[in-house]
Amino acid sequence: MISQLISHSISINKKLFTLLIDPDQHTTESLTNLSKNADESGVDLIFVGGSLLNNDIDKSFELIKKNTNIPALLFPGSLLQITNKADGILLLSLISGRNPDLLIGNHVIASARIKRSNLEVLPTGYILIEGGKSTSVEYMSNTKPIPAEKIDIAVATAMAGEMLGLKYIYLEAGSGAKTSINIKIIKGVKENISIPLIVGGGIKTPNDVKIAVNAGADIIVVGNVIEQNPEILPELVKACQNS
Ligand code: 1GP
Repeated sequence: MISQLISHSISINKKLFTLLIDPDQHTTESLTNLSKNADESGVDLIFVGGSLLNNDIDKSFELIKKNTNIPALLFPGSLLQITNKADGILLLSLISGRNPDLLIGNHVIASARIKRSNLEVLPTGYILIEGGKSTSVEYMSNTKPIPAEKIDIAVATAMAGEMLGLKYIYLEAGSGAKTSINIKIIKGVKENISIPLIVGGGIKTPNDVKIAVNAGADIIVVGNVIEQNPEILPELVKACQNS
């Protein structure tokens, strides 16, 4: 179970490094190479998803699973991105936004299919924070991110998510964000929730990883910079392990 892996890691104070893969950015060859690179670099988790979906998600999971034993979860950008080839699904409720489809509507539509799939479900409060530029998630979700300086609103949103029974909080600056999540927000949220904290968006360097981990992130998510420069992956994983 992925939830057990996460809670065990937290109990021994081990931070988890997650590679985010957008299948649309890959050919068979590049996805094979990236999966092998993830395996060799010591990546803990893989999230798979994107704003659009042109490539076959089943095939992407098959390729990932063939080349690595790392647990791979769906990080769905839409209802189309559900497959039982994954090990689990981050069932995201976009609690920073006020778009009812992304708070509950899509979940109602997908619930029977998710149940039939037997996927492990990780109920996640997804909180979008301004990251210095407009991002795909902001446009596609038709929601406004929480302003980066509104720490109190971000903290209250995360607390409300936990009170509603969500099991994970994901602070998201958006893929390719100019600035990653403000450490004051990470610290403030961490101090006020007791569920695992996932942080991603705009993390580009080993130092960015260290800053997020030291501020309180339990799970770091990195995607964009690895698409651009796959060689950086081992260094980023090491920074997460050694923080
Ligand atoms: C986006 O948090 C993830 O959903 C990762 O963001 O692609 O900027 O690393 P980047």
